[in-house]
Amino acid sequence: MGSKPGQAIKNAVEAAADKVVDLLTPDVPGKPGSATPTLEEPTTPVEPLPPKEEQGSPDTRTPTGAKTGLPPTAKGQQGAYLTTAQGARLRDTDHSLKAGPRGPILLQDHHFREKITHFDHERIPERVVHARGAAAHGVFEGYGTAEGVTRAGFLKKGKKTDVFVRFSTVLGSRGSADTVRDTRGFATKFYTDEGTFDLVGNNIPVFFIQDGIKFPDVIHAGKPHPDREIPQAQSAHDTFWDFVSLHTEAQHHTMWNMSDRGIPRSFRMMEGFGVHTFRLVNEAGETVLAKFHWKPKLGVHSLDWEEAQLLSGIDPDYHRRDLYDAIEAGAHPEWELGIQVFPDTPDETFEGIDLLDPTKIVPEELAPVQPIGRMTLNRNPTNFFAEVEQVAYHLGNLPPGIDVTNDPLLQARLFSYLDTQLTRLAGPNFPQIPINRPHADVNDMLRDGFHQHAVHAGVAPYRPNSLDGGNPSVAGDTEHAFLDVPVTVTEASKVRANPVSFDDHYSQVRLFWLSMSPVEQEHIIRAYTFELGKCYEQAIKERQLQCLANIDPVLCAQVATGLGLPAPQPTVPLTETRPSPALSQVGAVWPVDGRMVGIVVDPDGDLDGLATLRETVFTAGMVPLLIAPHGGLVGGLPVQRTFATARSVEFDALLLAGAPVPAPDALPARDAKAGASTAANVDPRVLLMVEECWRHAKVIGAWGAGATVLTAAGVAGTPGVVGGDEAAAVFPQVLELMGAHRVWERFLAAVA
Ligand code: HDE
Repeated sequence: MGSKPGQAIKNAVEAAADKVVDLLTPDVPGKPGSATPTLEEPTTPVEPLPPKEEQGSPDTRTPTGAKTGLPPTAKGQQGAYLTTAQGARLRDTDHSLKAGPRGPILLQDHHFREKITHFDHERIPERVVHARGAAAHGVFEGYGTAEGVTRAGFLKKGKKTDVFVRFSTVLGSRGSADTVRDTRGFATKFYTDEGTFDLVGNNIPVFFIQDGIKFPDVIHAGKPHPDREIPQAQSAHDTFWDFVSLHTEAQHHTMWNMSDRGIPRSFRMMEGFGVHTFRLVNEAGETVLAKFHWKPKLGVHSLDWEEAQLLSGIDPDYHRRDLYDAIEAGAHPEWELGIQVFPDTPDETFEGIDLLDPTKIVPEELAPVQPIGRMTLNRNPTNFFAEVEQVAYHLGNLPPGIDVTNDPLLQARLFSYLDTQLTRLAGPNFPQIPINRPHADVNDMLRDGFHQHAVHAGVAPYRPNSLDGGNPSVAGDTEHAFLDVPVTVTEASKVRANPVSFDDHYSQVRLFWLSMSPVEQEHIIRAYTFELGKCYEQAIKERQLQCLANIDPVLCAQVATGLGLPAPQPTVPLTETRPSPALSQVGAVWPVDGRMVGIVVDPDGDLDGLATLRETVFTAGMVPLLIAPHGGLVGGLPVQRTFATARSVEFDALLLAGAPVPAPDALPARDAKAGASTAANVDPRVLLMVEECWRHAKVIGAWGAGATVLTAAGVAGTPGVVGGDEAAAVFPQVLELMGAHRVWERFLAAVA
């Protein structure tokens, strides 16, 4: 039907699309499907397309753990034709069956009813905490270094085990933004051949509460207020600060949240912690106490707070996009798993630190983290719901060689994680959902229930039996059975009480504060000032200031100034403490894999060397994104962002390959960003990008005409701003500076 001009546009778009696609496909991650779409709707029946190359899905196991040998695609849709859920082919899914074209829908329309009924039930309850998350498949390889302390087979030298890791925020709903200030979950499912091991940790090594019975309290305080249901996914509100200032054992975790750890740059750049102390058992039955740590190969890095806030609007999926894009681009994130090991003494303390108190760390300087294996995430999920939403972690999923301790927070979690799935995943058979299926033989005598996928044979799901030949037998030590370590429980009265050692709520918060570099301390001050500044009630602000006074007078005075309140005197003696340099994120050099580099280009400027620069950025393991006044091609290269769609916060570094004059759409009425600055004959959106990158302490590089933008923005010659004649000279310097993550020396710290 298309009119002539319509057809012409269509042809032009088609031609341009072909060119752009050819250039884009191999390089820039984010391609939505495994095939490039045609402009016309496809009409020839084809079999389902394969998943994208970098995607993986759960191993094809039976509900009882046996390998099926089937390809992963066997789990998805089959055949070229649309069918009902029962496999009958359908002729039409766009029109309901009606009594005439203008008549009512007939009740007999079984396809309509099936389609709508299923749609009505597509959602399941989101997780009560950690609802927002992203995950990836990968592999873990043991170093063998833990063999002396644990019999766990997956830690043996060279042993490879499949893993599925889900990262999450805690407070927000499923659709909330990624970059909010919050703790991050770091949950790893190891599909070991001795049974699944779940290490369900966080990116912060301590927790708000010492006893799990208080979990509903801390979560109710952190979640949105129950009357107005605001604010979403953040702690900057009265109920959170009311709770943590009254319940002072929360102060340590709160300080970590107020530090840069609360706003990670990427899931790939977070440490992970098991938090609790675990008990490891070796082949000889000997035990040690241990804490688990994940150390990211890329180092621990964070966003700037303003950057995090802007990102919440500009790219609320920032962290999941970063993870998926990095894996797609081949920048596979890696962590080393390590343990701190302590003697299993009756008092369960180490150097005076109570190992059962989850509000305490053991500084790495006192007990070094010993590497025991390496994890690489190398495949994205194929289907978010089937894998990421339905994965169910549980602290009680333990292989032989790893046991629990009496940490009262850990003990409560042993109950909660199974219980919550009964509602969330609708019944007791959730371990049979593909992503949760073990990679070990399962013979559990658990039977029936909603959504039973196994077809159990036999007549005797009980023990002892003779009718099924006595199957299943219990395993002894030689068959590698799980061992509940027979720990002595000292005779005591039943009480609702904590050990006295749990009463110290401040010494380690002070330790953390004093371990920070000046710039990190500044960030902590501004976070407390911001969060408390968002509270309504003066009493709550004053009460939290009292807590800060008990941590450090400088911190308290600075925050008090920002709040316009007097700084109180401490009510407990300030402890003498030795700082732990391992807690600081600043001061080393790390790989830059998967970082985003924005390159501003001027279509009318000198485009020589642009293609080479783009290749150089790729070769350095990063992703170059061309930013131009308009989409399409510039200098024969595809444009990924226009001045209208780009914002500085998407990039880790900014390169200026030109000085583009204001584009036709640089009108405040069309793009408010264009109102930013009119200082020079440069597109104001470019100046805004430079200004923002500068104040977020990012590296900026420019050459040729691009160097004039640095002068126009007033940043030329400042730390971390590299100017030069050509890209070949500028980029290596930019790359080197990026290794430090930010240009920390750009700002002076008042607390230095
Ligand atoms: Fe969790 N936690 N938690 N938690 N937690 C859940 O389990 C709970 C705690 C953590 O990606 C829930 O399946 C209690 C500490 C992560 O699916 C729930 C207590 C740590 C995840 C639950 C804690 C965590 C959860 C919600 C106090 C760090 C996300 C849905 C005793 C060591 C896992 C679910 C994923 C999820 C309960 C404390 C980490 C309700 C009762 C401490 C990473 O069962």
